[in-house]
Amino acid sequence: MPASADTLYSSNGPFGGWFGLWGADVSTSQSVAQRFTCAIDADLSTASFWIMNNSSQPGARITVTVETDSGAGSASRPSGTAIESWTMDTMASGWNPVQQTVTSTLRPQLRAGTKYWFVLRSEAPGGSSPVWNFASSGQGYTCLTLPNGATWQSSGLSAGLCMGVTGTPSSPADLDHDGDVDGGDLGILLTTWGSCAGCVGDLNGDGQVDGADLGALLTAWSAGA
Ligand SMILES: [Ca+2]
Ligand SMILES: [Ca+2]
Repeated sequence: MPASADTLYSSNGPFGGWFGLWGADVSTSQSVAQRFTCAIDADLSTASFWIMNNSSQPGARITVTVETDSGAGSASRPSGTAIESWTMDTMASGWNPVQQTVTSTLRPQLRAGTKYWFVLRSEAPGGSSPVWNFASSGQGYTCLTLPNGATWQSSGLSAGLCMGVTGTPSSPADLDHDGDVDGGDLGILLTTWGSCAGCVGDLNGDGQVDGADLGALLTAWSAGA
């Protein structure tokens, strides 16, 4: 059985100023993304978001994707390649934030130190759109100014958005991502034996799948993930 879920990323709660809570509209004119990294290799379990609503009517549909990062430094932005996606309907009425959670079924492995993004999109017009709450501290985010095909722009803000991510610790030797290290993983390693830069069986990243990687896999054997 997989270990219980750990917190991989957690922002502070919804943040407001003297005129009320702050948030970023998720609408036909703006999609919104928040970046995160994990300290450990982990299989994604859940992600949660604090969402309020420009409308008094709940129900606006939000599409959520978790995406890889497209580049380094100022080029860091969502790649457009979704690792997993969900839809959720806005639960809030007006500017009363509700924490909404999506649960992973694909359980993609998130690698330690690697940048990922959660992206929220909706087809609601701005005046009645969902609003993703700012947190009182956090990492920067980027927003999209047009719904499809436009370039992500850095928000230039140091504030982050309200988001939590959980997952179960996983081993790099769990090559088939089923939560343990066993013969299935050994089989994958053996099929990539030899010179194999970048392949999954190269556990120590030296460009070869060889006895060192086999030893690492055997060390992790049955330890679970
Ligand atoms: Ca496995
Ligand atoms: Ca190796």
